[in-house]
Amino acid sequence: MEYVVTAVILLVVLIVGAVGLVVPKMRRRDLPPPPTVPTVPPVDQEIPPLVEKPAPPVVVEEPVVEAPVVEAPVIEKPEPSAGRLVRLRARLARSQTALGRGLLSVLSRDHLEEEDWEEIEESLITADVGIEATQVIVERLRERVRVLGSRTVAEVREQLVEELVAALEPEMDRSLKTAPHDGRPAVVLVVGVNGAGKTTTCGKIGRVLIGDGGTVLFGAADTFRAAAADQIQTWGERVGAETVRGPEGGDPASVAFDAVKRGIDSGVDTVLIDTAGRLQNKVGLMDELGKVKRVVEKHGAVDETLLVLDATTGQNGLEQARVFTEVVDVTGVVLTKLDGTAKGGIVIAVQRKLGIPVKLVGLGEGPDDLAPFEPKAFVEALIGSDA
Ligand SMILES: Nc1nc2c(ncn2[C@@H]2O[C@H](COP(=O)(O)OP(=O)(O)OP(=O)(O)O)[C@@H](O)[C@H]2O)c(=O)[nH]1
Ligand SMILES: [Mg+2]
Repeated sequence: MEYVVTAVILLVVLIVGAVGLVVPKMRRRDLPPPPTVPTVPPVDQEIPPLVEKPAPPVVVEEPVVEAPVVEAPVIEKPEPSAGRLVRLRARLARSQTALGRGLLSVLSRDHLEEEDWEEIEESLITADVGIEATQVIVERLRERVRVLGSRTVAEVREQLVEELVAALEPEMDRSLKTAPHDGRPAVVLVVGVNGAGKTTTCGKIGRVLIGDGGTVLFGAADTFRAAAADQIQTWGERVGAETVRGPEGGDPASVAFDAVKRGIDSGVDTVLIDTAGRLQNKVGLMDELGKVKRVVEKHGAVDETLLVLDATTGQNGLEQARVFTEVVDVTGVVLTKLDGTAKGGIVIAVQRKLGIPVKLVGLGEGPDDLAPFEPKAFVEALIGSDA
């Protein structure tokens, strides 16, 4: 019996042992095979070198960048103003053709009859000399011819020149008050109706002053359009002059005030203030102009108030001019666009009507087409000499 029990126990132990060995093996067999680790890398994959070699020095070729040519702003040196009217006399060709040739052909007749004198009168009136001035000139010339018995064309021509010069009141002071004084710059205010040539004239005067050795500063007191300030600033940049400007639509009086202040601080010789064009019958705008002048004068009196008149507007311009003289105390007239008109005689009419000297004449759109007005040279150019 004992043997039987022992045998059974042994048998059980054996069976349990056998099962213990077989089952884990079976379990292992059920498991999916372990993933195979590739030993050969895919073709496109680079095999990293085991020892990193230092990379050969890369020679980076510097791109050839051409140094930008920084052009220094070209500051122009305008020519001095002396003798300009004589140099520009050909610009009066249209006036000369209308007035000079007509007059000289009449004067060359043997006997000057009543209708010849009427023809002379007509020529002068057509050239915009004005009726009043024409009558005075012709009367005096007739008298001289009668008394002196002048007969050669050259003689009568000379007398006509003298009478025209006399009508231009050569004794008037035409000097521009642009020199600094009392430790501050001279102040020039430029006024007139729309499109008369104010900004251009301002720029041209600046060039004249710089050409004559002075220094200037521009005040862009035309704040209506930003383009107006740009326009005067461009003139300034060409000659290396500073421009003081304000915001578009800002108060022109305050820009003018600031410009003079800046001019005093920087020690320039002359401050030139460009103003907006305005019609003489717009009361608000004329009041504004008066204010510009008053505000500027907190720094001291304005030295020149120049009225710019377009010569091609003829006698109509005279009424405009009169209103301006009432609002601001105009000290001088600049007659522009004399190159584009046959009516150069307007100079005489302007002075007679306003009693203010024509100080400068504009004879073209070029930067240096502005000349100091000289009565004798002007009349000589107007009449011409091909007698
Ligand atoms: N032929 C000729 N053209 C001139 C002369 N002066 C000015 N101009 C021209 O006239 C035009 C008007 O000139 P501006 O200087 O802009 O006139 P402005 O009075 O400032 O005009 P606003 O500011 O708009 O009132 C421009 O085309 C100038 O070149 C001149 O003497 N001769
Ligand atoms: Mg202007």
